[in-house]
Amino acid sequence: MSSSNAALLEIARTIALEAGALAAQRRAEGVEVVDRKSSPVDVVTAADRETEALIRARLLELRPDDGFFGEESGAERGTSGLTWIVDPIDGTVNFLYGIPHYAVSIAVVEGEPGPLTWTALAGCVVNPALGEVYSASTGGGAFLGDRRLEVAPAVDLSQALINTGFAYSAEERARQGAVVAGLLPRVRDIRRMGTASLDLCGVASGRANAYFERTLSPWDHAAGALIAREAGATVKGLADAAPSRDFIIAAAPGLAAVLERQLVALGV
Ligand code: LIP
Repeated sequence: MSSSNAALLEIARTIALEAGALAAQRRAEGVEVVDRKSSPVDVVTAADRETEALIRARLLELRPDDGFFGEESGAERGTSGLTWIVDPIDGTVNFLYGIPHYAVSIAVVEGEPGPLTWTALAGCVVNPALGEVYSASTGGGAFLGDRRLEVAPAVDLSQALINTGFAYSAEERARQGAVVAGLLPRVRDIRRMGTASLDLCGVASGRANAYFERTLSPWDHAAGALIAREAGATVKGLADAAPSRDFIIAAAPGLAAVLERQLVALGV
């Protein structure tokens, strides 16, 4: 692990833990919806905004020359060539309903801050409800707490437990539902857990054999994709593309190719 990546990871972890504590406190106090975005079910809570404001303020203190790209407050370029990609509360609907499966996701990337152009350097995903801290840095491995993570060995598709998720758009959900309906009889089972960053960490930790989704935002996968990759998973888009809004898949190398072929055949 390069010393600079280690230092960046420590900043990501420190701030993600602070933000996670705030989110958990706000959850306990009661959650208020303050806005809706792409559809009536794509909600923003006061805690989303407050948590992102905390993260942004702390990064300004610790890394004033870096850029910022967050779900709730947008993007601001820096001068250092590094950008922090932030989902203050990933799994917002779970958070709203009190389901203990949501996360603070913070990644730092180098280069143009888009999923097709960035190079991820470090990332941290914190599930405050379970007290679980996933982390990784490029070349430094992936961890759950202090435990090093390794993706589970590839299994036959029929034995695979697969995480996925759905868009907030009814039209896209109809398409996604048809793909899942075709996949379900071909695999062990499917889980829709509601939090992309934790779905990717699930592949890294062996809690799922694979994950795929379409229509994710950059902040949903920036940290989790690095954690899954550093655990030995293949993490990619369709064909040879990088993960993006179009498609992301994460799985052990042998399984990723088989699952991608099956999903393409189902019209993903
Ligand atoms: C969520 C993702 C999840 C997806 C949901 C939603 P949000 O992000 O983490 O994988 O299926 O539709 O996009 O909106 O909770 O930050």
